[in-house]
Amino acid sequence: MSAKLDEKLEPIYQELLHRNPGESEFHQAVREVLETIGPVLCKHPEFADRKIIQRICEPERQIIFRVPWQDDSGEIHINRAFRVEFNSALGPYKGGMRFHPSVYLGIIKFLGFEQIFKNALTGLPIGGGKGGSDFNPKGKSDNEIMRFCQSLMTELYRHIGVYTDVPAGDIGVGGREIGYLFGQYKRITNRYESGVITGKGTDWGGSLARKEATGYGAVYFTQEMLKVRNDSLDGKKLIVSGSGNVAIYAMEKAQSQGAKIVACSDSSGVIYHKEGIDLDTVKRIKEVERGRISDYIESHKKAKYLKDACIWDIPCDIALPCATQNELNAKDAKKLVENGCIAVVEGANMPTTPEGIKVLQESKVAFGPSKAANAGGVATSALEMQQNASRASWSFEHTENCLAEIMIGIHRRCYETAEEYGATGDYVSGANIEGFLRVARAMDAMGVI
Ligand code: NDP
Ligand code: 2IT
Repeated sequence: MSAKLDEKLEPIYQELLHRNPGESEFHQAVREVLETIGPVLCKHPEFADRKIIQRICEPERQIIFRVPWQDDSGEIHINRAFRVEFNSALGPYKGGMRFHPSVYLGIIKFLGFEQIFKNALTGLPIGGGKGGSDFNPKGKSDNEIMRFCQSLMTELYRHIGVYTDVPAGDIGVGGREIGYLFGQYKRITNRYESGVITGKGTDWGGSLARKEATGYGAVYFTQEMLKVRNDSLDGKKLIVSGSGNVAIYAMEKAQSQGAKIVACSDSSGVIYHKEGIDLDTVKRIKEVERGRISDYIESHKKAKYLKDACIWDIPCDIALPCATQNELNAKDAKKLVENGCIAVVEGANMPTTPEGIKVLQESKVAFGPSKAANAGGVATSALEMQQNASRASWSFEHTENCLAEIMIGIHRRCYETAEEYGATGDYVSGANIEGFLRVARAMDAMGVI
């Protein structure tokens, strides 16, 4: 990895590697924050004296549990699930649940760690947490998904609560899974505590615009970044990796702002549609049929399906990685630069490798890091909690306006903080420093806990 750490931070990082072996994604997420907060410790030596950094890097609580379930043929399967309650200085632990076979403790810890700072950036009262399971939802029936969710919640329910820990969705967890999870929570506790989970159906306590919020928010953030450069999305050619929740609604908002999306993907391949991706087709395939993106070419003869291709090889003005971590490396970044890309904005969590970020920043490509750019999802989850607490349901328009305002505010604070610390235009530093300061101040005020 790249930059040298401040001399106070290097031993902290070495100790973290030693205490958390084999968790490379967690190491990567921590290192990125440590590389940027050196200047904060010069201004605030009290944070180092009181070991705020060591405390932030150690989760408050980590829960690992067995999830046994039966498939439709009666065979029993055993999965492992996690909930990492990372930091509650600013509010109850808040963060999604990921169902994907690649999930292990290191992935959940990286996501939980990032979530602390992301949630702080929203300015809303939410701490950081994350959970998930190595369960693979692909090819499972609705009944299998339901039994798995019920079994998982039969253990998780005792750890969560409106004032304790509030899960939501992430990869492999959308409206269907949230329904099954909430149903089982309600059944076990005999309490209709809407605010215990977010991303609920809009006719039973969910917030309008939550489904759209992460993708829309990432596009609002992109627009703010472009404004700084006296530019806009109008007429721009975009590529968006993934074709899940975040990708779909990033594409929808970008199209509404005059951008043309020429490519999207899933883990098997890429759709290249020079005339522009037809979003209704993507939504039907992904949200209704739960199919593969390769099905797209059946409806669009001019589009091409490129199996196992790299989406970043396709020329574009702006790239939005919206699939998964470390999906855009230095080689990909060089290709984007070569093809004239002016901005990369992260809808997914940590999709760009440290080496990839370095290439983009050195080439003066505007780079929007995930902590800031994809905070619209969790921010709208916090708005869902607000609605649940007051037993209110806001209109789509009102909720979207709140989201837009929050994203504009996050952009402004990241920009100004970077400027204040001598790193104008460096949103990675801006987001990390601003997020860290908010959490550190709260932790410091609460004493040694
Ligand atoms: P979905 O499950 O809806 O979609 C995920 C998409 O990414 C699918 O197209 C999937 O393809 C692809 N993908 C997932 N894993 C991999 C992989 N290992 N390699 C290649 N492609 C992969 O998830 P979301 O859209 O909700 O999440 C996408 C990203 O956004 C994640 O990083 C998540 O943490 C982040 N995020 C999500 C938020 C939310 O509110 N949902 C909020 C903030 C961030 P395939 O179907 O082939 O697996
Ligand atoms: O990474 C994320 O911010 C999410 N998956 C959303 C978390 C939430 O609680 O809405």
